[in-house]
Amino acid sequence: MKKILICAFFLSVIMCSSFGCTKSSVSEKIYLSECDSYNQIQIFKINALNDFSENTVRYFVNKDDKYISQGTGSLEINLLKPMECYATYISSSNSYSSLMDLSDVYKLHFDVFNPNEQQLSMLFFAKTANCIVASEYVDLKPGEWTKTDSVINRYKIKTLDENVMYYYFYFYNLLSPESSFNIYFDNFYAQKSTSDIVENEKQFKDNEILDFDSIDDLNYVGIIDKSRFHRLNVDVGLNSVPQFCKQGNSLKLSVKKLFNVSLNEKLEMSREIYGVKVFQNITDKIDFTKQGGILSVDVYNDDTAKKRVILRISDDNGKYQECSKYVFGNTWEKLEISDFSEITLTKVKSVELLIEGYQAFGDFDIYFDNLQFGVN
Ligand SMILES: [Ca+2]
Ligand SMILES: [Ca+2]
Repeated sequence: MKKILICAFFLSVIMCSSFGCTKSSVSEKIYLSECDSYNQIQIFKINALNDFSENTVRYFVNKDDKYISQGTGSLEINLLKPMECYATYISSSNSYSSLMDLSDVYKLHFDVFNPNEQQLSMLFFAKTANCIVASEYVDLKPGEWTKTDSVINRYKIKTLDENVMYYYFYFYNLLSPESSFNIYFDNFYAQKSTSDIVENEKQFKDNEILDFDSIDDLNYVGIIDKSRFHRLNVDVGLNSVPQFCKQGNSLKLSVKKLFNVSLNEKLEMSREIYGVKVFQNITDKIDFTKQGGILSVDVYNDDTAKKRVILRISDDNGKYQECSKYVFGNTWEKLEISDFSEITLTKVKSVELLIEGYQAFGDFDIYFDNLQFGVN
């Protein structure tokens, strides 16, 4: 046995010297929660949605091996009544939460067990003060562990230079006829990397802020979801279907409904706003003080219902100017801002592309192209 170990040691030394075991390949696992003890589950907060309270939700440390995927315990969320949606979250204001800085993290991982008879779904996201930097939407099959990796773009996190304020876990379709309903959660960790971040300096075309032609352009935008209840899942991607592009490729914003809503909820949703924000390291490269400058973007609404779409520019003082238009179904519109009198153009903080929740009751896609600042 000793000989084998010695051989293995020398083999690894040889492998390292021939393939280069440098610091760049080191990856470190850091637990946000192992969920093994009472202290470790204290980071999870009971969300105050609707009438959820300690009378309807209880958290335990589970010690039954069947519902443990790592270590000696897991978080048992015990719901005492059926509901469409339940959320738990970890907040930066909580002294137990040590990992709100994702600057070296490239992946978050967690396991969820659904012991119920019906399939559930789950939305996970990590949110900074301004936008969502990691999100996953997964189905939770009955009687199974669902092991989720949420890969984070390290360059994006570095670009944003903000810490996470919340990790949210929303569970949907909790409509069991049983009086009590459980979900188990375990093994929540971050995978850190010490390798260097590869930075490709973006080459700008004339007047371009982002033309959404390259997949790398997605590194410079974060998702905005100013909703309380997260009835919709918002995701962004690069689109290359020509019908939905003005030039080259375009940005696709997908909005997916997570559960049916009542009329009252529809009214609440009409005040919610979704979209994307362009990070400041891009807007910092634009000279917005040019006389006669016009900020513009092309929008395509791939739905039958009209949508109110907003182009907004904000400064460091929280002042903003915007252009909003109703974009009818299957139609292109151009949004333009030429009056910047209300904001300080030397201190532009962000440019945002937003959709109002009004009439956003189904699944639909919106496309943005040619985000520009130019002089006619
Ligand atoms: Ca555990
Ligand atoms: Ca384009």
